Amino acid sequence: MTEYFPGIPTIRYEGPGTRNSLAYRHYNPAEVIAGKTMEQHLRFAVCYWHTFKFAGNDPFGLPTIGRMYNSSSDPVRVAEETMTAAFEFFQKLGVKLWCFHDWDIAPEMQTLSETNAVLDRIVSLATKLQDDTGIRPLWGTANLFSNPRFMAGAATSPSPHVFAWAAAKVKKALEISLELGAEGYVFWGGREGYETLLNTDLKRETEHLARFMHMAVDYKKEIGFQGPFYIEPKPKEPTKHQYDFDASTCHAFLQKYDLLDDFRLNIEVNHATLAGHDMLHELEYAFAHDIFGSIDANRGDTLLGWDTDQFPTDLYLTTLTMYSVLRGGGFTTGGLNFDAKLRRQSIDPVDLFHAHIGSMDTFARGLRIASKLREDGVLEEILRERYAEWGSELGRRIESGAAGFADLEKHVLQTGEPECRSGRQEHIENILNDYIQ
Ligand code: XLS
Ligand code: NI
Ligand code: NI
Repeated sequence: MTEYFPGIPTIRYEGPGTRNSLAYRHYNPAEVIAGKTMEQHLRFAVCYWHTFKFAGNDPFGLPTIGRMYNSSSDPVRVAEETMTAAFEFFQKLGVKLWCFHDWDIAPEMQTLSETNAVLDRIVSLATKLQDDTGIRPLWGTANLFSNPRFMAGAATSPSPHVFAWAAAKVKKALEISLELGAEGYVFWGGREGYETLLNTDLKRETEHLARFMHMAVDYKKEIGFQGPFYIEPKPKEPTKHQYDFDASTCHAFLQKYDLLDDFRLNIEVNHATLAGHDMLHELEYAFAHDIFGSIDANRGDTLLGWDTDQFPTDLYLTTLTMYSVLRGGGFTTGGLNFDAKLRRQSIDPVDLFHAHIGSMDTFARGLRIASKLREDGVLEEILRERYAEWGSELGRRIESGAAGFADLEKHVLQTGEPECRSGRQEHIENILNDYIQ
């Protein structure tokens, strides 16, 4: 059998002291932290599109990355070899979950039926590889943004014919996600937005999007797909404005169109920052409103204003992410999908391993620190103290709805000025730094 990543061993935990670049320093899958193994906490997934299909191209340059599995001139052969290589990669890395778009795993052919036939062939290969290894998809999705037919959107296209194409693609993607045992299904509205409002009926397009989601829910029930649907918010790129702008915009959409029972969010780090938030804001919003689902792990670059999809190696970010996830009760059907790609100059197969190993180690460290923070209860104690006054008679009367404006005016007239208290931000940041080491 062809080895697509020759010379690369199975990656094992060797501990912080190791000099081996192909070993985990911190990710020790079987180690128990706060009642669960690291593997159960972190639920890492490899993303198919960036890891196996990204060729290093950018708007100014041709591909820089070539791989053994994509050298054939026959696209179906490439699809088969890539799937086989992917499972070698998952196994060597020790990751049990993967994520995919229909378009990543099989090429689009001349007609929908030919495309679906090729897809079926690749899905049966994937099924066999899954059965041999016990690896399963974290989620599947349909690519409704690369083909030119979707240039003006998919479910929000001005053309009902394009809407129908999007429906047909999601129908099939749901079927194969079910067949492969995917734990969830993602909707990322890549072109569900606009370039200019001068040619866009925003209200009508939003209603079409809601109609589409209801059809997807109906079909999911019809075929018995049990997993949750996730919407992945992103404010812009490729379009100037995307309807699923951020967690709160998606929340409003799901509420207005009565979709909350079937949807949660897949929050991506670099999308949060593009929306002018940080990851923690998006996570806390999602947890606060019971719509947290899963995470696309990556990071942006503070100097670049687009979705650079870099591998997450920032310990602050992973610590605060895992703190929020632990406080929210941990992942259930979701996980940490590395929606991240190599830099254009990282052309060797081994770079893919270094990228994943480094990110997994950074999340493992983040988990360890976050768990210690929770165990010591330091941040909880800060919150408890900060809001302690709500335990007073006044606080209780406000929170229970017993007090109105007139009562509160009376209170102020009687008691005068409140005592101002420091928010202690610098002190809290110092505490966090003591834990991150
Ligand atoms: C693009 C998105 C995409 C989704 C899946 O920015 O992150 O990769 O995760 O369609
Ligand atoms: Ni993503
Ligand atoms: Ni992205």
